[in-house]
Amino acid sequence: MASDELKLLGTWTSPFALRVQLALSFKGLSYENVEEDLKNKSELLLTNNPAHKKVPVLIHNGKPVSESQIIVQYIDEAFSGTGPTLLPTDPYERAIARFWAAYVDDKLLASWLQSFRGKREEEKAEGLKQTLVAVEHMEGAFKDCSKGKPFFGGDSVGYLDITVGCLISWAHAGEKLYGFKIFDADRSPLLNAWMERFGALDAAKKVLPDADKLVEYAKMRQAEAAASASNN
Ligand SMILES: N[C@@H](CCC(=O)N[C@@H](CS)C(=O)NCC(=O)O)C(=O)O
Repeated sequence: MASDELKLLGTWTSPFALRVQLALSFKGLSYENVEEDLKNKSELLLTNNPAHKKVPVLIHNGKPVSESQIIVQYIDEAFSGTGPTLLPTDPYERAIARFWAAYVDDKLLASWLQSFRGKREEEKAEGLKQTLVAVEHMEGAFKDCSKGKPFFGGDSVGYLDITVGCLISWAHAGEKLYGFKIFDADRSPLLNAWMERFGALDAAKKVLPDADKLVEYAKMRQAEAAASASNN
């Protein structure tokens, strides 16, 4: 609706903020993108997400919604007449999509982060092991949800495509930084092909950050962390 005002508080490096940008992009909704400095959080962020103080926050006509997966579901419901429907309409399929979306953040993302952020080598190795288990499950989820079609959502992009799609730029950056390809063609051929397909869509290309810029950003953060460790 023309009268709707949408403001997104995020950072360009946040996969969670990107998840919301992807949903807005696929829905064809205009919004104001507000780049937050997480080292110096704005009053707008602190007052609109006092519980977590995290991005993303979507402010719709002055009312805030937080947590990326909840925001994407909200966008789909609040703008049901605009653009494609993201969540499956069948209640069972909707429950399954929500199940795998929670799995992406709780297991896949958590273990993948541990595989390179772990404090000790054993922690990293365990993270990698759990990542591979999670990828195997997600490969199966893709097979079941897509039913042989190009996307998790079937013929078109749906909720799970957006939930996993926000990891694509970091997947490319992670490969450049650590040599580990999360959706490898041998281990997960379906996800590997899906990643290329999803990343090539105009609505995705419009918002996915450049992997080389993420690599530069990650190196800068690593240098900052090393400097602060040597000062302590
Ligand atoms: N579960 C949250 C995670 C959001 C999150 O971790 N955001 C990070 C940026 S990637 C953040 O705002 N961190 C600031 C902080 O932890 O203080 C979601 O899905 O939105």
